[in-house]
Amino acid sequence: MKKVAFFLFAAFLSGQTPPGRVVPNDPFFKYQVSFLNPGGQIPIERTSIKPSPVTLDAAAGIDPDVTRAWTISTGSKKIVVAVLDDGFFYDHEDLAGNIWANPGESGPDATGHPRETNGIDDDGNGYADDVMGWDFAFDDPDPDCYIFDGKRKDRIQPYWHSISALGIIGARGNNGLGVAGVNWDISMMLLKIGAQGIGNGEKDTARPGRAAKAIRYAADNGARIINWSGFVADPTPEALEELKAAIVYAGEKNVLLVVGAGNSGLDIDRSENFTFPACFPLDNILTVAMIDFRGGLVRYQAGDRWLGSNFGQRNVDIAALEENFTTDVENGRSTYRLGGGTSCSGPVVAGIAALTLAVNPELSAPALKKSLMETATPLPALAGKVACGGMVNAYRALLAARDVR
Ligand SMILES: [Ca+2]
Ligand SMILES: [Ca+2]
Ligand SMILES: [Ca+2]
Repeated sequence: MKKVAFFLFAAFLSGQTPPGRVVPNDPFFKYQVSFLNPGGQIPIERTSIKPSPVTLDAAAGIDPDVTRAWTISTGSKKIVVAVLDDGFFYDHEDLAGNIWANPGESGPDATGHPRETNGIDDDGNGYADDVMGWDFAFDDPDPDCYIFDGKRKDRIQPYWHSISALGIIGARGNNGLGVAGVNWDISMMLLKIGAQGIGNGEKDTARPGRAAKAIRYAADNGARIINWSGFVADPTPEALEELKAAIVYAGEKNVLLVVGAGNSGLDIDRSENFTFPACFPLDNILTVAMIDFRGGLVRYQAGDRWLGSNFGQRNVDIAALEENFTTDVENGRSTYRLGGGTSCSGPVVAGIAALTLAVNPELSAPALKKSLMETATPLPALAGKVACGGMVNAYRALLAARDVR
């Protein structure tokens, strides 16, 4: 008893856990300024594998108030988030525990063989041995990280893009290892849509079709949120219709699609800048811009061009912090790194959408979207740039979700 009291007193004196907040024990949480931003000039490392100091210029309170949200919920394995990306390092040490396990393809079958590998479609959903999700590029049950690399038709390379999204949405939290996801517990369904056999300069015309199939799979197999930190390039009108129909279908099953707005610094309300799926006018798509630690829309000069967050009062809904210290992989080893782009701000919102459903799974997809926008923290820099004029706020979203019950 004395020991416990001493520990609590020491923790209080050290100032590590402000009252009314939950701070997890993950060793790199101290670099997760995108979850808890104390403000000022904040020294962190860019990567866990070598000294790589960087100083973040931050204004206090520019964060999604996740540590207060965690006083209400830290997530639930019952909530399934599908992640659409090119391929996945699903055995990362801090992710493996939060990967979806299809219940219909798990455990021994009638003859004692594992359903995971018996080659039989045990749950009759049209896919044999789909335990974690599916590889829509190679049409097999293993959504691994390997894709044709786009330079040489015969070369297969590991691809890293998805790993930051997985860590932001659902790295195991408070497990004394790595980082914490927005959801300490969650089930992440892995839907691989990476390119297959596309040569340099050729268009991946089958990509929208793969994405459409993956979205229908997510909707049919229990996902409530889909994170897609990507887009389809140069689609035909027919391919766009197929993709849109899949998203409408997902909406009928109450699935919310969260997409990054893109990193080209463009006003995507202008028809010449339209990007999809972000610009489909559907009430189950939530499009996310990116902001810096001072609350401004990300904008930077690259050569003679200005790049940064795409924006648009009609087609972009909400914003979240870009730079997130999260999971990574280096030479096959589980590592951690500061990631960026709307590929990171989108998953912050997807993670918070999932956390909100953990508190109230009855919310419909349009109601969830509306609530996340209504509970956002208004920021002057976002007025006229994103529909709700603010950055996502997990604590307020969870309070609202709890109150409507
Ligand atoms: Ca199956
Ligand atoms: Ca099986
Ligand atoms: Ca962790």
